[in-house]
Amino acid sequence: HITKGSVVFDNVSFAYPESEEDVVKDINFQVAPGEKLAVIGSTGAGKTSLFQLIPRLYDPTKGKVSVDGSPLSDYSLDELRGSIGYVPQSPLLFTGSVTDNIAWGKDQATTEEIMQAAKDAQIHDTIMQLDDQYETRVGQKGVNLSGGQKQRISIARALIRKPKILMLDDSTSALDLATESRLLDAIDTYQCTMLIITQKITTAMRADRILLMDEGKLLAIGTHTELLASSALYRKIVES
Ligand code: M5T
Ligand code: MG
Repeated sequence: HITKGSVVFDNVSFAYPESEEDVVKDINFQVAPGEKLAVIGSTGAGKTSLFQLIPRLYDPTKGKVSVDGSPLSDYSLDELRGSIGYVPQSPLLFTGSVTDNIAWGKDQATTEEIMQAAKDAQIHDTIMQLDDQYETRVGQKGVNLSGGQKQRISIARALIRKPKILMLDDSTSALDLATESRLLDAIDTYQCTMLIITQKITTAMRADRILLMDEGKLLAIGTHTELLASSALYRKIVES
C-alpha cells in the first residue's frame, strides 16, 4: 500500500504511442514523503507528459517510476488512483450536481467531507452563490463554470480522498495570488507529497524544491537559491 508518498524516477523516457519522438528524456529524480516539488518549464517542455506517468495514464517507454519503493506495476490501478490525487490541466466535470462531481469515486462521502474539501479548494463560497448551491447541476448539461472554477472543483475532488500524493497540473493558474496562497496553506494541512506544475515563480518558490524542464529534459532540480546559482535558464525565467 501507498502509505508514505515517495516518488522516484529512474532513467525514465517516454514517447506517446503514436509517435517516435521522446517527450520525456532520461529523467532521474526523487521526491521524499511530504516534500513539495514544483515543476516549471516552457510550454511543450513535457511537464504534463511527465505527470501522466505517475498515476499510470501512460507507462514509460524506458526506465522505471516507483512509489514508496515499489514499481508502479506492483500496485493496482484502483490503489494508484485512490492514493494519488491527480488534477489534470483541463479538468472535466460530468453532468451532475456539484456534490456528485466532488464526491466522484468516493462513495459515501459525507456532506461535511464534501464541504471541507470545497472550502480547502477555495470554491465553497462560489458554490454557495449558485442557484441550487451544492445541488446545482454542472457539466455539459449544467451551468457553465469558468476554467478556474472547474479547476477548483477538480482540486476538491482530489482532496476529498486525502491523497498521499497530490498532483496539480497548472491548477492554480486562474487564481489570484491571495486565493492561491489560501489554497496552498490549506493543502499544507493535508501532509501529503505535492507535485505542482506552475508558470509562476512565486508559486514555485513555496515548494521545497523546483524541477526545471526543457525540451523533455530535466535541466536542474534544487531550491530556488540553488537554481539561481546553477541554471542560466532559471535566472532568465526569474528575471522575465
Ligand atoms: C510535450 C506532446 C506535445 C508536446 C510534448 C499531453 C500531450 C502532449 N503531447 C502529445 O503528443 N500528446 C499529449 O496527450 O508532448 O507536451 P506536454 O507534456 O503537454 O508539455 P507541457 O505540459 O510542458 O506544456 P504546457 O503547454 O502545458 O505548459 O510536443 O505536443
Ligand atoms: Mg502541460
